[in-house]
Amino acid sequence: MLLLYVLELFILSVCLIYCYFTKNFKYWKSRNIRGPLPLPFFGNVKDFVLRKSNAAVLNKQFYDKYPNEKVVGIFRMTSPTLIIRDLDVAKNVLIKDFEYFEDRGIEFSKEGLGANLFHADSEIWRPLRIFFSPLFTTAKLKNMVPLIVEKSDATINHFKKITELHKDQDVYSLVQKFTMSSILTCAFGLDIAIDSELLLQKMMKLDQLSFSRNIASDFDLLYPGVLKNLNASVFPKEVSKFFLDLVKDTIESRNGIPSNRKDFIDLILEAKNQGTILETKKSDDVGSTIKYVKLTNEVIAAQAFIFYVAGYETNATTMAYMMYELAMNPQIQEKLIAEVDEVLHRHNGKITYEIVGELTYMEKVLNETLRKYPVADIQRRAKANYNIPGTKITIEKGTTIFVPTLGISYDEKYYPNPAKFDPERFSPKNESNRHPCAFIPFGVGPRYCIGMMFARIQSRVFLMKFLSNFRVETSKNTQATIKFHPGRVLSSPKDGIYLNLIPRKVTIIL
Ligand code: HEM
Ligand SMILES: *[C@@H]1O[C@H](CO)[C@@H](O)[C@H](O)[C@H]1NC(C)=O
Ligand SMILES: *[C@@H]1O[C@H](CO)[C@@H](O)[C@H](O)[C@H]1NC(C)=O
Ligand SMILES: *[C@@H]1O[C@H](CO)[C@@H](O)[C@H](O)[C@H]1NC(C)=O
Ligand SMILES: CC(=O)N[C@H]1CO[C@H](CO)[C@@H](O)[C@@H]1O
Repeated sequence: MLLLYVLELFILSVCLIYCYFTKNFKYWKSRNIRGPLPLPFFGNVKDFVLRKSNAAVLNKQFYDKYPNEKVVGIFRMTSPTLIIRDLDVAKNVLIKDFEYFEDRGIEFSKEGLGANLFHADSEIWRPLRIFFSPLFTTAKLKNMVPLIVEKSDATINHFKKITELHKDQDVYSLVQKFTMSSILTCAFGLDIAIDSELLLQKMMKLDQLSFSRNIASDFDLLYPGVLKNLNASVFPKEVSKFFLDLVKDTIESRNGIPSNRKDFIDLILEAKNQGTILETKKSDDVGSTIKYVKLTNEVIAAQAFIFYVAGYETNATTMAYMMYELAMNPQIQEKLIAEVDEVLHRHNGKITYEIVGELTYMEKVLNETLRKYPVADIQRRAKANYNIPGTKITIEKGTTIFVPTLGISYDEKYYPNPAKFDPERFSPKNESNRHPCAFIPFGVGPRYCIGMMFARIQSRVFLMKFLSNFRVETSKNTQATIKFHPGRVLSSPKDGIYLNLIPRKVTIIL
């Protein structure tokens, strides 16, 4: 009797759990939006949840499966999510009707490091963005070029030392060291020797903690809003403390007044001393409220954190992928080396902001690299119900949307023979024939990557130095194809990128 009772209870609870995890699954069908069939619990993202696939790779599969749809409806576990396939719709959402989609929609406690520019939602995001944009103007970046040159030189010397022993190196981890030390110098005035293993290891550990995927964010896909309601952060205490201490120490060591380094901390100190308070204006359309953000050490630490993480990992990824493609396409490498030599020769080897702009072929090569290896898909969340112009589709308030840059990048419609690495896709003529949203590796619209110019300059300075000293060749460890790491938020290479670094015979002495 008791046994029967327990059995019934068991069956009942299985049913309840099943119902709970499938209760939403009519969502897209009832709205006439096509999409793949979801599984209980996992929705359509089983491989993502089980750490078998990177999010952008999955989104690309959904993108490819529905070539005739403007949008595709999927379920990330229980959360309905819309993938935007049509570039005109993407343009509306990201640019024209941006005010409906200001939020990124990554929900967790926005206290502490959560109050950073990348993760912040509109009420905090807007004042932060307005405040931090002037840090990235041309004039400010010009001042940083010598700092970047210095770090590039140190890195190249380090490369020379280690390649004497082994030519075959994981360029991904090498380049990571450069971008890390470069962003630390430019952001905090921290001068870290490129071979100082201790600190670098600490920084890399921080990165593992903060940009590897974790259970907490999965939980939020199952129970949307749970992290926010529990006031739970996705960043470990260790990480918050590290950045808060770093900011405090740096400010104290400058006695609270700007030094002459002209790095980010200086710019922030200038503003802080003027007593800046950040403020959001009221907008009736989407119902924002007035919100003040005080420029406290915590708020500064949150931005320092995001500049650090966004600044080094993305860059390392792009530069390492570019080296890989150069090794696979020797004729492109030779053409690029010729351009670098010519430009450096014409300026007696002195690298400035202006000469970086003369590297027109390198720009094409970098863009083609970003096409083949975009760092992440673009994410937004609807703040209010939104009717997609020219369709009967309404995106409901709270729905997360993705613009799948990886899917778009490999669409034959925009890029014939997409697997081929061909910088000529970015010739002026080809560029002008393409839809403006067909190439958005830095996002687009008011929420595009704030570090874009910094990134483009940093990578070009470094690659100029690198290619005037080395060329890259494939080695026996070089992978025939690159797999994205399934456990990372960004599209980092799964097993590193192994290449032989060959010192060039004629190096320009700089
Ligand atoms: C190759 C290098 C880089 C790539 C490909 C890249 C890519 C991106 C992308 C795709 C976004 C999302 C844009 C959107 O939602 O529309 C983004 C946002 C952002 N990036 Fe970058 N990024 C790079 C380098 C940097 C650097 C060097 C920094 C900092 C100094 C940085 C800081 C940020 C910040 C703060 C945001 C959030 C902006 C906001 O929400 O207002 N990024 N980046
Ligand atoms: C959330 O937690 C932080 C500390 O982690 C605390 O300072 C803050 O007051 C909490 N906020 C709420 C609304 O409980
Ligand atoms: C445009 O790109 C294609 C490759 O997609 C390339 O073959 C062609 O040469 C490019 N056209 C121009 C005008 O550069
Ligand atoms: C490369 O991409 C950037 C945007 O990411 C764009 O502004 C630039 O015009 C592109 N350059 C070329 C040569 O296509
Ligand atoms: C040098 C370094 O930290 N490399 C890391 C890059 O990211 C991959 C993937 O998480 C790690 O395995 C590497 O250790």
